[in-house]
Amino acid sequence: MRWAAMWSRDAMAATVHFHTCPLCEATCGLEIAVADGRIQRIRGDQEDVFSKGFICPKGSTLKQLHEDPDRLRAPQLRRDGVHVDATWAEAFGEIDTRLRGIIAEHGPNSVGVYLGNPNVHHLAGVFWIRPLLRAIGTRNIFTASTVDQMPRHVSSGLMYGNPNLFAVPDLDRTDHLLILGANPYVSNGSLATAPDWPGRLDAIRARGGRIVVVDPRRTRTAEAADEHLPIRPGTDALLLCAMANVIAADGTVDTGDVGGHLNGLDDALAAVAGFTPEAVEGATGIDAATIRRLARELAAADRAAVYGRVGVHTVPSGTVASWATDLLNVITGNLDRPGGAMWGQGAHARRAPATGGGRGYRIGRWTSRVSGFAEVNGELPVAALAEEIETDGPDRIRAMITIGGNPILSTPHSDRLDAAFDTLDLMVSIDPYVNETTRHADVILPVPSALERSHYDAAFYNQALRRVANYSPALFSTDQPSESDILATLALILRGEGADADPSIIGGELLDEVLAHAIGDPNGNVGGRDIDELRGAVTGDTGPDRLVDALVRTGPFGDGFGADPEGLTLQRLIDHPHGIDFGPLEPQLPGILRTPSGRIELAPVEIVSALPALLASAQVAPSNGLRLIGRRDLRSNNSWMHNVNVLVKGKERCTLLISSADAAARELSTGDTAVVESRVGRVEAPVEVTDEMMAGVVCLPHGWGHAAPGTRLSIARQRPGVNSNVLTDGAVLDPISGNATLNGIPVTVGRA
Ligand SMILES: Nc1nc2c(c(=O)[nH]1)N[C@H]1C(S)=C(S)[C@@H](COP(=O)(O)OP(=O)(O)OC[C@H]3O[C@@H](n4cnc5c(=O)[nH]c(N)nc54)[C@H](O)[C@@H]3O)O[C@H]1N2
Ligand SMILES: Nc1nc2c(c(=O)[nH]1)N[C@H]1C(S)=C(S)[C@@H](COP(=O)(O)OP(=O)(O)OC[C@H]3O[C@@H](n4cnc5c(=O)[nH]c(N)nc54)[C@H](O)[C@@H]3O)O[C@H]1N2
Ligand code: SF4
Ligand SMILES: [Mo]
Repeated sequence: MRWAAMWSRDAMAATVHFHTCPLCEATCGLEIAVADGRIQRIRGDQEDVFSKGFICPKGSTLKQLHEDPDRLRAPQLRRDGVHVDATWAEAFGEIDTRLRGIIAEHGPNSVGVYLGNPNVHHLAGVFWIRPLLRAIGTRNIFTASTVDQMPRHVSSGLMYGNPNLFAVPDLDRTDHLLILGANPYVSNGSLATAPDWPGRLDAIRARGGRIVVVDPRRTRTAEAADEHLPIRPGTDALLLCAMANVIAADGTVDTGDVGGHLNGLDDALAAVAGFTPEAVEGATGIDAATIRRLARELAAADRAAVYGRVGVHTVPSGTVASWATDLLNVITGNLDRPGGAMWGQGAHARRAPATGGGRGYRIGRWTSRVSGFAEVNGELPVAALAEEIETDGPDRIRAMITIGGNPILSTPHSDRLDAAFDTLDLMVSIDPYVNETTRHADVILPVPSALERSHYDAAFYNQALRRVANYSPALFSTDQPSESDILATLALILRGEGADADPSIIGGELLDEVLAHAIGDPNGNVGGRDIDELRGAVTGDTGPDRLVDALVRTGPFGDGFGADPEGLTLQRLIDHPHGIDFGPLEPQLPGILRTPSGRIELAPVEIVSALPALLASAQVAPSNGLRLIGRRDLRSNNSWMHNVNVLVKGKERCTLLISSADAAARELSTGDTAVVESRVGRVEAPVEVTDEMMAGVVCLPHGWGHAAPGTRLSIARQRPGVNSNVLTDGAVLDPISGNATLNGIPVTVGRA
């Protein structure tokens, strides 16, 4: 426990703790005052090296989440359709018998796993799930990545040989930023970790830079930009290819320092040759002259970056759009250069420079059973989960494990998945709530709150705008098992070692893996050392903490277990409660590449071969029908924070935004109830007429729809909203990455 300055008046006798917010990707520092074991106040940590006091309305609600009476403290067993408290021994015993029974009879693929978004926001999720998956041995792994960023993994995998290399826009040093399909004023940024995106964007403009936002809706980010260009949903890949085409046609391609590390530049430019501005203006709704101007402004800018997110990834051309984003950064000389798009560097991520290339990246190593969808990153498209449960035959999914996910609200065609979950022989959920998904579970294993665990943002520091490291100890202790111990116990059960096996066995194995890898790297700071010696020197009270110590000590700034006494250790992080800033990003080419050639593959066949069909799609006249897109709200976090009263009170937020022209044509006014129908579903939602929306596009947020029976969400249930994923169509995927289509859904809208 850390003792710091006391706050006067209201927080008398309070101890002040510093904790990194784990809720979204921004990693803001929080200052949390605790007195008599209760949280008095949470505010932004002014001294945090990265966030400098910035906080959003969700940050302070870690208190409400921690105290929420609906948050489960005891395991739940479903008896006669009702969840009842059980002991941990009963819950694990039930899993041991039933899950192992199903695997014994039907094989490991009869178990499906769904992993949700919160897993990337804490250490147990990042490191302890892999041993569990290995112990199950199933290929039926599904995650929220295929309703999110899978296109970016695939384009990075194919171009750089590593699916986790996301170049981030260097906001603090750029002069020109083109944002497509992202609303960081509200989302606080994604695949580009930076607390206070709004402040950083404002700073670009304050220093004379320019921001252009491409989005069918005039969002807060668009409003704060120099220019907003509405675009027809799902057509950004066309726009981006056309911009590359213009730069090539103008002869202004300038790859800068990246030029020496490229394969396939000519092929990539040839592949976009047909994408003239005239060829795509009809489909995108952005006229040819504007496309030319956008491309020329980008090429002419001193330091520029193109950045796309959810709106361009969750569409059928998501992988092409992600590739074209990077292609533009390359041909304007902005990849891997300050002020352009650069790769992050976590203090825990040892990166051995590749010598002579890596193993490369492959997709489709196996396929899904029913529709033959390709494997990507070791998983299958979640849009195909329902059919894998419904369709009889060997390897049908009979049991599901969901971990930190709410696929009933977050994945397409969710009514179908809801019905499929009802037919399972067994469902186990690791989750703090009985919600729309876990209500189906036979066993729910609750996890401690975010303040009852330590935190180090292992996933997001690798894609952060600065090289920062920050460790937060747990604020509170708890009698509940930690999430890492729950995951470890499940793994040990499935390995046949029983529910009573010591969960620290798994932590020990993970630690040895980290140490062995580091020792095996001759250029690393512990190359060739003795594993017993290093293991004996690792510090930390818990498995996750010991892992952090090993990772940061063998990382780029680490002490190498004594090799550099000034270097980073867990203890040094503990001694710096506001974090440590190792400076801005630095160029990392070519050592960061893992392609077999050791070069950037600018024209991967999987992507280039998709371009003719994409171009042909631009020639089909756009339909007059309405298209549905989604949105986020500052006070939401996907589906799971609507049980916090301060975040949901006030005006109804789950509304259908519609332009005045489209509303008038349907005789709809604000406050009316509209019926929205798609190929797969139908919902009713209150109408909000607004000229934020471009004509032809309507907008409904996801993550709502809390009226299902059998949940335990007393606040959320009072303002349920409707589930927009009842409307999204699981049959339309990005053919390259298997990502779901969540934006640009054809719908009809009428009066209820
Ligand atoms: N407050 C809040 N913050 C969050 C979350 C949250 O739920 N609430 N969720 C977190 C998560 S999991 C993620 S992945 C990130 C996502 O972060 P962002 O990607 O910034 O999130 P969105 O706000 O969904 O922005 C997507 C934008 O794409 C636009 N759009 C839709 N279709 C298209 C299209 O075809 N083309 C273009 N150009 N634009 C389109 C939408 O209008 C919307 O403005 O946010 C994270 N942060
Ligand atoms: N239509 C539409 N659908 C979308 C999107 C969209 O823009 N439009 N966005 C998509 C995106 S980007 C994402 S990331 C997905 C999110 O999809 P999911 O990850 O499936 O959904 P969440 O709402 O994040 O649900 C998180 C679950 O984790 C639980 N949880 C919270 N904290 C913890 C924890 O510490 N440990 C454990 N074990 N559980 C915890 C919560 O109770 C909840 O059940 O939704 C996707 N769905
Ligand atoms: S922006 Fe994200 S990390 Fe920062 S306080 Fe809000 S939820 Fe937490
Ligand atoms: Mo996400």
